[in-house]
Amino acid sequence: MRDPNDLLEEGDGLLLVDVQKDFCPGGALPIEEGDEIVPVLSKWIKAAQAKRIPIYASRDWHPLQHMSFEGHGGKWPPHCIQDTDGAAFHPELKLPDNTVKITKGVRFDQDQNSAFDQTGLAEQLTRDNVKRLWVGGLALDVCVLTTVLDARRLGFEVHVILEATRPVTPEGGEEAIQKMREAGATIVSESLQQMPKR
Ligand code: VGL
Ligand code: ZN
Repeated sequence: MRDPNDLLEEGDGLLLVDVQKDFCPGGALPIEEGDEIVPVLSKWIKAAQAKRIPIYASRDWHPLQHMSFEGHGGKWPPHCIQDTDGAAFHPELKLPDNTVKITKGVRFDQDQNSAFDQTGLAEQLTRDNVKRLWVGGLALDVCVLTTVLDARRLGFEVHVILEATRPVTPEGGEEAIQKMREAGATIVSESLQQMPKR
């Protein structure tokens, strides 16, 4: 298996997208096997810490009756409501104290799927001298996808850790991988190093 210790380099950042209880089995918007990414990410967190690679963790953080919720103009069941248990990061995800947290989805009038959407994250990454991102989290076909596309548009190199993400639907996941590749992101599998191009 590929070892994150051999892959992480100076100028890298580790970006964990929405690893929250509501997106895991038992949560309000459960993604199949969503919790299985946690041990994978924990390994990456450890390696990043050891190599002084900065860690960023975004969270979906919606007001009550958010416009993305069913019955309020959106398509999602209510999820990640501010200060509820379901909005918490997965308890097994051991985030170091110096993790940079990114809060999104707080606007009343629009959704913010991407961790870059009106958060100032790009500016922060530049300040931190980050040029290449290693990305994992939930969901592959929603927030990971939009985050990766924004990162590419903003000029960051992106490696998506395949084992560290799961889609809402399998078809959505396939499509997301296609779109991310087209945008110049690299899909990395810990077992294969790089996914074979189909
Ligand atoms: C997400 C659906 C709704 C995500 C957020 O984090 O992927 N998905 N809100
Ligand atoms: Zn949401």
